[in-house]
Amino acid sequence: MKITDYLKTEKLYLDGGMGTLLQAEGLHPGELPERWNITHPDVIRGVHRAYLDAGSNVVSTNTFGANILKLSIEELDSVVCAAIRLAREACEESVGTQEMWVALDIGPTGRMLKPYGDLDFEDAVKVFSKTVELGVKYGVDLIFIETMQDSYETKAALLAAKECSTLPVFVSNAYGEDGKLMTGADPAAMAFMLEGMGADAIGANCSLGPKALSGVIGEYLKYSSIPVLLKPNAGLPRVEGGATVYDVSPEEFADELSALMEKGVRIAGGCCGTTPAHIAALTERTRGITPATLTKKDFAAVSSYTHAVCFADTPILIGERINPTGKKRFKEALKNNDIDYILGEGIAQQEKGAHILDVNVGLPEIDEKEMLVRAVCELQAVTDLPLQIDTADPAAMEAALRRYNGKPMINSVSGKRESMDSIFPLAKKYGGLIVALTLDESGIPESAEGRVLIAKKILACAKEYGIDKKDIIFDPLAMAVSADKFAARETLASVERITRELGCKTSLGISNVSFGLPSREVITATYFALALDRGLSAAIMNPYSAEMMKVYRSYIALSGRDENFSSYIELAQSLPSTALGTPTGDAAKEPTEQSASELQRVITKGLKEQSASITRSLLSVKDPLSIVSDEIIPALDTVGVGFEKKTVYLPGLLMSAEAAKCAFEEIKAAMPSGDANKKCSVVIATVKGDIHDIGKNIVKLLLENYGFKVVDLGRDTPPEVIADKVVELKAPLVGLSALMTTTVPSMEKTVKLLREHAPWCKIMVGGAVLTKEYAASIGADFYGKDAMESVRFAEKVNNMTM
Ligand code: B12
Repeated sequence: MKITDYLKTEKLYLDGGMGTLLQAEGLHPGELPERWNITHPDVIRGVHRAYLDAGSNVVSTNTFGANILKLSIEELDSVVCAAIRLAREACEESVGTQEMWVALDIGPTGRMLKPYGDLDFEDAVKVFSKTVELGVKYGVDLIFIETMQDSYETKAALLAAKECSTLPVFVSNAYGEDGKLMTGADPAAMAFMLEGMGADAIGANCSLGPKALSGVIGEYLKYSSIPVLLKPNAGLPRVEGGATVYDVSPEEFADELSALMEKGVRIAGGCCGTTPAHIAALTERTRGITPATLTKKDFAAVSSYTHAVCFADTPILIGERINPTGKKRFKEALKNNDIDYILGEGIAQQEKGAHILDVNVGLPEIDEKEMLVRAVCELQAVTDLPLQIDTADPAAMEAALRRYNGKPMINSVSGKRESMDSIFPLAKKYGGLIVALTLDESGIPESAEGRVLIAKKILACAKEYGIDKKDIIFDPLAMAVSADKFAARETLASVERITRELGCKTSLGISNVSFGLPSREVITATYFALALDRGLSAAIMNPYSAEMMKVYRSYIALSGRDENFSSYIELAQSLPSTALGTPTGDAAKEPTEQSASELQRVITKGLKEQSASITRSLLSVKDPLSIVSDEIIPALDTVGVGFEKKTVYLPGLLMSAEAAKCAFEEIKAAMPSGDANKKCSVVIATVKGDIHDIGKNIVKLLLENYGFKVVDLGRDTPPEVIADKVVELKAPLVGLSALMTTTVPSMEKTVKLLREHAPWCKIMVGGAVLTKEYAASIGADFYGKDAMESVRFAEKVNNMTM
């Protein structure tokens, strides 16, 4: 029986932990467990069999880390082949009488994807594709993508599974205690993206015990229409006497999971720390539970790499500013490849209150596909708003949909057959909420009646492509009233009828209505109010327009959606400045205190080019070191605090670091270089395990400036490399930097090694987490709280040696 058919009426049991059992059998730390398929086949087959005997329906092959980044293609082939054979043999040998399937297990690549790592998205797809192809070749029943901590990598894996097989795919993510993935996604964002891309079951595994994951699972059950799976750890692991221990007993595990199966979890198993005893207790304890019927959820939703936006009760604002139409400055930016201008527009619209950003970069003179992909990739590194991808070129649309990290809005399809035939397959493959324009080969019907008919035609065609009604949002087209005095009336009637008669959501590009009229904002805002009152779900609009925001917030208040009028009062308080209506960072400014705070802003927002240009102008009024201490460091501190509070995620942190580096490069270029032959050598490095090097680079810059010969060993530097270099140069001074509590022990190790091999060498240490006391406790000679202190100490050492 096909597993997807079985799941329609039954609940399904997965297996439990593999790694912990293999360690008990003698697997060494650092050894690839997947090689045991070849070297210890009896052990692997035995583990599978134990789970099947305990009642599992599905065993996952021992291929979690089997990929071409870790194994040669030949070895990968034999590892996957053996893995599947062993799982199949276990099914034949098992005493169990339940239905059984073999899943190809796929875990993360072990590398981070760009922009916060070095693995390109398409390369990640290729890595997963290779493993999937072998799974298909050796005959698995389904694919199980699990323990994914990053939404982008999850998307790459699911895309590979879909492109290289027709097998059912289950996708499971590993959530932290904050209920989010490591790179920031919440369960709703993952549910919408994965279901949109056609996963057959979704949910969570690893990281925590069943109870701690109940909040995450509740969200999955709320938002998804497909079966939800849960494969938790036997509790949060802790280390005891050097060994990893899990506290949740089989009985407790079964109790906690059974409560969640009662609530609707349909697929259950165990992850780290669980054993056949946990699975036996689980199947025993939950046998009597009748699986809840799957209910179709009708959320019209999109998502970004952090969160989802649902088109439900509150109307959604879609920022229209990333679009060259009628904007000279924007066209210039596109022609000059000025991506920072586009990113600035994205950030400013978010600050003004947009919920989603429309992205249109179509211009005849440029390669639209290339620019659209670039804009989408870079925008999602500086803003966490979902994007509406807006292009008439299906090839550009597909390229952007591939690279989008979430469930996007697709702008747009029309009732023309050609349009539907080119866009619907893309929406089906990549997922997305499609904006459907009510026009077809005969043009735009004048009447609301005609537009509703086209909407019905679009829905019927979407159905043929397997696209659900909830994934279509209609744009009944705001036409210029100056050309047709009934244009607004018919469009407003269409909004109402589509909402009421078809039960669909609507969106309008509001500004068109006033085309050709004076004081456009007045009539546009009034039209917006009327449309909202007729049930409009979303508007593509200008978030910088004070008039539009006034209408929006007033409407929210008047329609009873504004608790204590807080949103309206916030608007009222901001009115004098909002009324200026211009985006920040747009006009060229004099280098003043204003630009100084502007530098902090662009660094926190991760805008590289603006960071460099503002620094350049600031250098004419401020000394370089004050720019570092008054602007760059406070900006990075702000981002660091955000990171700690989980308001900023890794991509944001990384973009800010890049922007700080650009500022720093300008500062370096502006500082006179010292005479490097005058003073002694200083070896500097960030210690092993730590890749933070901005502070260390500042130390280097200053030391060089004061005439020291600096040998920079870079970051993540092993103690031996540092000691060898000091010995080789007979250097009298070394500077070590560490920024994380987890890497200070490696600083201590380095100090010890230096004391052994280079007892003459003075050691200075620094970095945000260090203190004077700690520095003394690990035997360093000096702690420098900033780069200037490193120079003072170096001067002392120099005077002693010269
Ligand atoms: C930028 C940044 C990054 C960038 C680094 C880019 C780069 N090329 O350096 C990126 C995005 C890559 C990054 C990654 C990570 N980061 Co980070 N990062 C930061 C951030 C925001 C700023 C650090 C910085 O550059 N500050 C500015 C410089 C100028 O300050 P500084 O280094 O302290 O240097 C000054 C002095 O200390 C001194 N000094 C420095 N070195 C030396 C050496 C000597 C000899 C002397 C005398 C003086 C001296 O002089 C300098 C100038 O005056 C901090 C938060 C913060 N406010 O510190 C987090 C922070 C350090 N990161 C953190 C974390 C957790 C991480 C990650 C683990 C995140 C993750 N989940 O993957 C990874 C780490 C990967 C790794 N293995 O190292 C945590 C560390 C928590 C902790 N206490 O252990 C912090 C504190 C953020 C937080 N609040 O949670 N990060």
